[in-house]
Amino acid sequence: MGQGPVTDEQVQAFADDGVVCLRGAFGPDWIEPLRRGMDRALAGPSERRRIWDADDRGGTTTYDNQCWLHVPEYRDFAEHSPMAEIAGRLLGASAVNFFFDAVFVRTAGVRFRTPFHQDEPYWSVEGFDTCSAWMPLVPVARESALEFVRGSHRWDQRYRQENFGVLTGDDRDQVRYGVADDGRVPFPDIEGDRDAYEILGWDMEPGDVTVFNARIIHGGSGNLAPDRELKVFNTQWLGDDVRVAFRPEGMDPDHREVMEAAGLGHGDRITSDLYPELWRREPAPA
Ligand SMILES: O=C(O)CCC(=O)C(=O)O
Repeated sequence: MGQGPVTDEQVQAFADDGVVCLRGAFGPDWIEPLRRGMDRALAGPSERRRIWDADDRGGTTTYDNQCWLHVPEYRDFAEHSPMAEIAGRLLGASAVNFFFDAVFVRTAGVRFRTPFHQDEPYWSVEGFDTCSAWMPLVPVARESALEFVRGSHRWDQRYRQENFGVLTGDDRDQVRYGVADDGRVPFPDIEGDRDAYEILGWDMEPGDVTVFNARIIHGGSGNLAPDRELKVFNTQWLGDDVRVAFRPEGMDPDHREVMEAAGLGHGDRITSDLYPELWRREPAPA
């Protein structure tokens, strides 16, 4: 038996595969407010909102992040839902801090797929003990869900990052990632050679959550049937070994300015009102 909201088998699957899909982790009392929050947030987006893709039929893929700062339903989910404990248990952490939320919203029939990538090498933090929680607020079929290269969170190879700013074309988003001779190799063409990789993904219902290590290679979503939209709420969580990292090769999203304003410097343990600690393991009984 596991402890709290995850089983030992789920903890093991997360450690080995880098990803686990938890069925029915959240009831309508969490999903309904998130849907309301998302509707409001889409109507009044943050300055970070971007359209990643717009197709010739008027379909769009919208991305926004750190909206918990102005969307009370997102804040309530981060602060009070079982997600912080799920993250802490899966990570085997003594405590977890909230990093940020993100939304990925595709209108009906959008084919655009997010390119395969890793998350943590882009972030303004570094560590193995991280996870992202990908929660569709509508049903999603396997062929339209996020996909994962099994076990790739433990690969030793470090990859040169791709500039996701090309998706928006917006000047503010361009990051010219360093090409210093630091052992990084170009990112593999997973989509072009799918049979060479073990790719995991699940069809999902609202209330299910796919939790993944932020070093795992993942991508996809999209590829939607003409009558299906996709609305995903995502939260990111940080465990014990994570430290602030201002990466000279570039960051996306780049939190350096807000971290420094919050008194955080390179190498510091994450903590501040912007990245609150939201779960701590009970000490073992004496
Ligand atoms: O849902 C998507 O299209 C992308 C999701 C993703 O890359 C992430 O959650 O890190």
